[in-house]
Amino acid sequence: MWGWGKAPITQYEVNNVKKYNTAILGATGAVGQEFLNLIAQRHFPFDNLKLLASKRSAGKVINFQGKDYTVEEATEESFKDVKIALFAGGSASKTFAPAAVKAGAVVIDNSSTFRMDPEVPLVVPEVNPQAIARHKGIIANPNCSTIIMVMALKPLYDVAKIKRIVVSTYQAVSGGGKEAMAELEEQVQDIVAGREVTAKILPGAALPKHYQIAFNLIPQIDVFKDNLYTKEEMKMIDETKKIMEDDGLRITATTVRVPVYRSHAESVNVEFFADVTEAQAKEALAAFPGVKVNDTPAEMAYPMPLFTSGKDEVEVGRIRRDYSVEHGLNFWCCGDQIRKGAALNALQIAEYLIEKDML
Ligand code: 3JM
Repeated sequence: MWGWGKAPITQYEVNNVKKYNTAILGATGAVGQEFLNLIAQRHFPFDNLKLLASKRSAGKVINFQGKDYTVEEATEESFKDVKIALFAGGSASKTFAPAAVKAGAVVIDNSSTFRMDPEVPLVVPEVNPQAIARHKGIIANPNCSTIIMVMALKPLYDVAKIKRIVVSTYQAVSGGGKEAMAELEEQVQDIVAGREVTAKILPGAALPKHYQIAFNLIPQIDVFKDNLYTKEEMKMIDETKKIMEDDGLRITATTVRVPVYRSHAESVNVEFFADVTEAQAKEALAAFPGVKVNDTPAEMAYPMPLFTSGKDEVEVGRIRRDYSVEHGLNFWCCGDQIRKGAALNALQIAEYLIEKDML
């Protein structure tokens, strides 16, 4: 099984002298900044590095590994000579992905724009690397909550086919960007100081109403669809089926914003077609790259967002039978949604393309 999850990558320095012109679109945001952290940490073999953003952020200077980079405004001409284009997300993808592909780049896109396009592979490298080879210039990175869940589902699915999934998420504010993190901090400070609280960002900056997130939970992530699910919930449902290559998989989801800075948590109930014991589940999860089992109830050991923040692994714990159905299992998982849920997963896709000489 291919996967980088268990160890940091350093072999490029040793056996891969080839370097690739790389661009980051959305370089100044939370995901963009994490791209830079990971590029440094994993010794990603970039040659020229282009930092692109909207007009608003153009001109900002970012020091990276001792060198100053001026953030450029993204235009359709920005991708000349770029081989790897890492798109941090947002509406810019729709405009610039086709331009980047036309210029000869492979786009790894973190937005939802192309995820459900049958022509575009939707990839978690540990789960469905086989899909990468089908790309026609764009490879989509799944939604953060989807990535964290399928990392835990795939090893279980390989023990016994999954019939149905019920998932509830506990999603950190950083999923809503830097502004949402600042809003939580400000609200906590205001409350502690006895000042009036203002809410301007969550559950979504563009929405007509805003609610306090400090000391609260908001059961709305993104907008509502006609079926009364939120877009985030439908992303989890649709994307999971595509990644697992199982249209018959039954999934229902409830996605909730919680006053946590970073790392999403998910309560997942799984019904299988055949029996899966707790021991089998633990063994399969522990052997899966990028997953760490943290499940020792006697020692009160289980995953918590505070301790998975900044980490690469998705942690899984609270593994136990669901005695209410014939072949059921419950688990709880946590993962850093800006790392594995976004920038790390995208960079792993780029590393796969490099490793397999597919660029
Ligand atoms: C996570 O363009 C936008 O409004 C961004 C919306 C967004 C997305 C998305 O749909 O691409 C915000 C936060 C995601 C995501 O990863 O699905």
